[in-house]
Amino acid sequence: MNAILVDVSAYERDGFAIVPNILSPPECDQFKQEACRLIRERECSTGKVYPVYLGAAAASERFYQLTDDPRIVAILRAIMPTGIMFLSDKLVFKSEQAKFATPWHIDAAYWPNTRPKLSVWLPLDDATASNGTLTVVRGSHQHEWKHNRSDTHETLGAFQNIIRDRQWNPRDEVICNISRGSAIFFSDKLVHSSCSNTTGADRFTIISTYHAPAADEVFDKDYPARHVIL
Ligand SMILES: O=C(O)CCC(=O)C(=O)O
Repeated sequence: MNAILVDVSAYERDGFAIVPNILSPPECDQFKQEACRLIRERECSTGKVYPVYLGAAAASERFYQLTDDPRIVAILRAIMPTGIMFLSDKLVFKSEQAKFATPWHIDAAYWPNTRPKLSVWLPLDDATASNGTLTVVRGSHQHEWKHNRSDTHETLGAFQNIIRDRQWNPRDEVICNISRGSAIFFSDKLVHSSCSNTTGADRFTIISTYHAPAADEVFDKDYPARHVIL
């Protein structure tokens, strides 16, 4: 395995780091196939189309193995020198059926009063401004942000939190155009959103969340695939 490097001081300054080509295109194809299987199974059992699938690692051996992939762990190890625990993951898929822009938010708004976390946003399709890639606000993890309730109808019920008061410099907004298999590692205090999927082309993403190993917090107990990695 080639060492993949991450600039840890840039991660700490900016709140995110992009690491190219972690998975190969054939691996992305296999993960996308597996994602489609999970989504189809759920749709068959619930009859509902919903753009988020929570708990891919809990439902699929293949996604469980991805949580400990040495190429991902090598980056996490540099960013999280005190240890790594996987908490949970989810698939977020934008397409012709789900073209909405994910609203501005920080992930910590979804898990208040728990220990700090980071997530790995890894698209299984090339992710661009036109199919809804992630947009981040450089350095925004250094500040506090107030959230309001979002219009959940617009996001098909998937995202409840929104930052309406955008007190940041628009020049710090970074549209992350990245090829499939590349990944964005980002702090749960980093402001982010996604572009609208104007083309309706598939944009499937697996998002995995990690924190430092510690005794379970009450919040953690809803996530059966959680486990200590290092
Ligand atoms: O993939 C997306 O559209 C954004 C996902 C996101 O922001 C989140 O799950 O917190």
